[in-house]
Amino acid sequence: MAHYTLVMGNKNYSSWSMRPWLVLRHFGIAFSEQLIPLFEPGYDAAIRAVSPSGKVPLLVDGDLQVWDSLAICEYLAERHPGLWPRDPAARAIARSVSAEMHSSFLALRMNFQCNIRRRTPRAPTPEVQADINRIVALWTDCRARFGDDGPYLFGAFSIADAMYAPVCFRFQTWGVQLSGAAGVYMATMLATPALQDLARDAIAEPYRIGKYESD
Ligand SMILES: N[C@@H](CCC(=O)N[C@@H](CS)C(=O)NCC(=O)O)C(=O)O
Repeated sequence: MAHYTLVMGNKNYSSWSMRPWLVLRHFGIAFSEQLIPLFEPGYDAAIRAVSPSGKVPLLVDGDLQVWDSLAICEYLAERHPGLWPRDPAARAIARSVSAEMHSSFLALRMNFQCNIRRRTPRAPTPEVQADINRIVALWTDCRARFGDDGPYLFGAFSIADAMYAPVCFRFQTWGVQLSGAAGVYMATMLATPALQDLARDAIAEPYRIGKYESD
C-alpha cells in the first residue's frame, strides 16, 4: 500500500500546502506530514534539500517526488477513486475552476493573505473586489449546475473544493461577507471536518510570520 509523505509549509499560512493536505485528510488517504515552517531560519535550504522546485507542497511516494499542489492532487486522483466528479462534463468544469484558481486571483492572494488565525475585516480594493466577484459567480454557477447531490461545488467534496478552501479561510480572515448560494457554500466549507482539523492545527502552531501579522 502506498505510503505518502506530504512536505508542507505552515498550516496557518501555506495556502498551496493546504490543498493536497485537505484532499488526503478528507478522503482518508494515509500519509505522514513533514512540516517546514516558512521564513524560519534555514527554511529555504530545508525546502530546496527535498523539493526540486524549491517550494512546498511536495508529495513523496517512495522514490517519486511530485511537486506543485494541482499536480499532487492529479497524482492522487489517478490512484484513489472519487477525487474528481464522475460525470465527464462536471469533471471538465471541476478541472477548469481548479486551474483557474491555480493561475488567477493574484490581487486577492497578494492583499488578503492566508492567515487562518487572524480576524481583520478590511475593505477590498477594486482589484480584490473583482476577484471576489469572479469567485462568487463561479461558486454560484457550479452549485446551480452541478451541486444537486451534495453541498459542495460538484455535489460531493472534490479536488475543486480543496483548491478553493484557502479562499474560504481568506474571506473569513478579512471579513468578506457573502450571501446566497456562495455564502451557504462558504459556511459549509468552513464546517467541513477536514477544514476544521486544519484550522485547529493552524491555530496551535507556534510560528509567526511578521509580514503576515502586522499590516
Ligand atoms: N504553484 C505552486 C506554488 C507553491 C508555493 O508558492 N509555495 C510557497 C508556500 S505556500 C513556498 O514554497 N514558498 C517558499 C519560498 O518561495 O521560498 C503550488 O501550487 O504548489
